[in-house]
Parts: sequence; C-alpha cells; structure tokens
Amino acid sequence: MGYKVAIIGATSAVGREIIKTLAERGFPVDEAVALASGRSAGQEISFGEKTVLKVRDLDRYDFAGTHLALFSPSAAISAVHAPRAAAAGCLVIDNTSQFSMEPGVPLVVPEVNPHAMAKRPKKGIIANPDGSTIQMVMALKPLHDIAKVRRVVVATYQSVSGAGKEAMDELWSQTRGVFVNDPPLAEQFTKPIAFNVIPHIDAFMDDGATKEEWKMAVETRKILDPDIQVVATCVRVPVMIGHSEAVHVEFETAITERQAREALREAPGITVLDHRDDGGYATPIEIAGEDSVFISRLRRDTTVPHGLAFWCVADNLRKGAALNAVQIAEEAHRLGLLEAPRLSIPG
Ligand code: 11C
Repeated sequence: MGYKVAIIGATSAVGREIIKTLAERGFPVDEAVALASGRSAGQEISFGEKTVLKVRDLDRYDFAGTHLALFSPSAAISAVHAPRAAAAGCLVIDNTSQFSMEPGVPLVVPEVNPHAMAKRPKKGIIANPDGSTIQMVMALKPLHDIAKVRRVVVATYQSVSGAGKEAMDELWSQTRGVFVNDPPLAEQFTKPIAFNVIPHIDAFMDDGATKEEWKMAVETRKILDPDIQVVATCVRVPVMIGHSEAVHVEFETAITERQAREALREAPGITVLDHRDDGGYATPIEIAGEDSVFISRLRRDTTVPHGLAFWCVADNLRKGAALNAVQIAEEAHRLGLLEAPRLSIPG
C-alpha cells in the first residue's frame, strides 16, 4: 500500500529535491500533491518519469486524508500550516527551524538518533535539523561512540543554495555582472556574495552569535548528547551547492586517528576521502548530487589532550535537507507511524 504525500514549498530548491528524492528512492507514494503559495499555483513539476504534478494553493488545501506532509517553505509558513496538517491526522516532517527545539518534537538524523522517533510524536511533527548540523553530527556520532565528545569548534563554508533559489540567482548574476562591470546590488545577502565571503547567516542573537551558529550548538545537543559544547562560526561562501566545515573536536578520553578513520569508514552515510596528496580531499563542486557526507583531512589536534580535526563536506540540498527528510519518512513507514489518516467529513 502506498501513501498520499503532500510536499509543501514544492517550488523551492529543497522542495524540488524532495520530490526528486521520493521518486528516485521509490518511496511508496500512491498520490503526490505539490503545494505552494497561491502565486506558484498552476506551475508543473515532474514526479518521476511519468507523472507531472500541478502545484496547488497551500491555503486552500485540506490535509484530511493525507498520510504524510513534507514541509520546506519558510519557517513562518510552517508555523501556520504544519500544525494544521498535523491536526488533520497527517504526519509532518518539517525542514524549517520552526519546531526543531520544541519539546515533544523529535529532531532526527536517522543514522544518528532513530530512537527519537520510535513512537508517533503526540504533536504529529518531526523536525529535520539544519543542514550544517546534520553533516556534523553524522561525522561526530561514530567518534562519540568511541570516546565521548566534550567540545567542538567549527567554522562553516556554506553554499548559497542554503539560502534558496533567489540567492543562487544572485550569486550567478553578480558573478556575471562583475565581468561586464555592472554587478547588481546585493538583495539576498547583506554584502556582495560574488568573489566574497560573508560571516553572517540568519539573524543576530543577543550574545553576538547568529541564529545559524546557535542552532548548530543546540541541535547537536538535542540530537547527540546534551553535554557537548559547540562553538560555531557560520560563513556564506560563493559556492552554489555543498556546505563545507572545518571541525575541531576535543574528546573526554583517548582516541587515535586510526580508530577514528576506521569508525568513520564503517559508519553508514559517510565516505572517507582522504589522501595526503594534491587533490586528495572532497570539495563541494565534486560532491554536489551525492548522498554521502564526505570526510577529508582527518588529523590529530595536539593542542588539547585528546583532539582530532577534519574537513566535512555534504550536499546541503540532499543529506542536508531533502534526503534526510525522505529518510525520516522511510523510517516512519518502516515503524508503521504513517497510520491511516482521518478522512474529512463532507459538508
Ligand atoms: C543555510 N543551513 O544554509 C541554512 C538553511 O531554516 O533550517 C537552513 C534553513 C532552516 O542557510
């Protein structure tokens, strides 16, 4: 038996990737419904090779009878419509940050904390973490199982696709504009992104950190271990797809570089690409479209008693967003959490 599945924010970069991933992985879909704002209604999106979905207006959609809803609009849209979908009996997987830190809302990376979704959550919502967190906890988990992680210092190099389709267009048009000596003004970012790097992602918080940096700390604690300390500096770079991270980890007890390398090699969803040679490391341009989280430049950090440093790259639209959301859906299917939805009563 297949499910009726709604994709919300269907025309966004992540929404399109979710639709592609559902089809590629053969998720049991009987009926797919693409939803977005009224402005996008009527657009057409392919689902697999044979089906074309006509985008429908989210405001007018009744979720009764829909088993699963994969949300990737803005957080403000999720805030309104995700609880409405859940109240209609639909299991929601939300890719925005709207509910991620709410008690009672599991925040899940299936390779790391599948136990968090053992039961159908009372609120009917499961949150998909921020992409920067997902790839980091994927790498930390097998190491944490050997020697507890105490503290992480991370700097990110995040691609513009994390900020959406308009941000990708802005990088493209600014880059082209520089060559004709007429670059368009920055609209999606606070400064020009072409030929630049911007140490600012999401809003500033009272302590001077940005919300993206705060999320990396609190989400890591919620997913992996409440005792782990994380300090992050999140930076937007002129890359289209693929987030990179320089990660420095301090452990409670000894862990050798060799143990770490073996554990990472065996961990599901991780590819170790690490030759101490020219080009023997992963970069975003070559891993875009891949499902794995890539680990390179693994080495000891001798400035602390038990330390390791590594480079971590992943496709932020795949494992950082769409793939992780679809893997949560697959786990929900496996666990029987996609129960028969309540049907709407006519009239
Ligand atoms: C970025 N990681 O690259 C962010 C996108 O609300 O969880 C995360 C969007 C969200 O900008």
